[in-house]
Amino acid sequence: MKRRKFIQNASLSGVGIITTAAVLACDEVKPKSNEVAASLVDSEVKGTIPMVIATWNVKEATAKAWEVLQEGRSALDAIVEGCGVEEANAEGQSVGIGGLPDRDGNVTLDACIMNKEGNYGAVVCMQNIVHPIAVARKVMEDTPHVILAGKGAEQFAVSKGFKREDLLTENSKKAWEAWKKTSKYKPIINIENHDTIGMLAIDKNGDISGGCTTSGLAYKLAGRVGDSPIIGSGLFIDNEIGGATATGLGEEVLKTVGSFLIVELMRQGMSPQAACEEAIRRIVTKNSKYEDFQVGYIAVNKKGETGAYSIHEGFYTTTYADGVNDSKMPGFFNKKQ
Ligand code: SD4
Repeated sequence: MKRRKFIQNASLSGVGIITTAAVLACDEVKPKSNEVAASLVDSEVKGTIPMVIATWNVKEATAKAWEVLQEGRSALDAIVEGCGVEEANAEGQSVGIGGLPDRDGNVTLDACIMNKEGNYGAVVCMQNIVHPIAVARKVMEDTPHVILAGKGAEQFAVSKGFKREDLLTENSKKAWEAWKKTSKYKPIINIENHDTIGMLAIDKNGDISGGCTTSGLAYKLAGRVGDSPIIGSGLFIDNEIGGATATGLGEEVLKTVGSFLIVELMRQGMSPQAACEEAIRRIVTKNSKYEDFQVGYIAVNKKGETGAYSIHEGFYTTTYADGVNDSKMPGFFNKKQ
């Protein structure tokens, strides 16, 4: 199935906006838990340390993170520098510079980071700064707060030495202008070659950190914030257990607190793979419209064992472990395509 088929079909018609979440939430639930339960088998995959795993086909980003880990630096440094590669890539239309704008033409970025102590920092709806993941780290380390939003986040970034830059590239502007000519309001996910970057890393000391960075849904309403910068939804790390991160329709991840759920399931003994599958099951059993949207999770446990699962075909993950940088498509729930 082509990723284009994951287009989210929320609609704005006539007088009112129907949000994606509301549109998708109200139908009768048709559980398919038996399909998923059948694959809830502990994975035999052997973990290695150090390692890094990321959402989507982002080999340059994982290569950077791996390089940092090989230098004996922290998983936190690996996350900031690895995610930073994609944030600086103007070709990528869902992260950092070049990200597709909201429906008013403004590129607004969301990102969060967690370290081995369980500390968290985030920026939401921040404009004009290429590296939200690095700003999120500064929020975590240099302020008494955990989330900064909008103008405040931007001002804070500038006070920390980040440069203001226009994030709307010619390509993204053209795409937005073409979108404006369409009559319906359609936030779009997963149509680019790569998407929101969620990254989990374990360093040589065995310590885990994670990050998640995005420009969010293309053509979202101004002010919309997704799962990516929200602790427990787009990302969760517990250095005793492991970590998880998400990509896809943030509204669905938020409603099920997906990344926290996965880490808690691992705490109870599930493998990363089984935990990712269960988190997807929570979404598809609560929302029968899952045919219309995509969510993908990745997870890692303390041993460096990984898991990944999505609702539909087409989600990719990249893992750098044992000296090998490898992208692949994990299993998915909806086999009837
Ligand atoms: C969001 N989860 O803002 C992000 C979008 C995304 O792949 O992951 N796209 O909802």
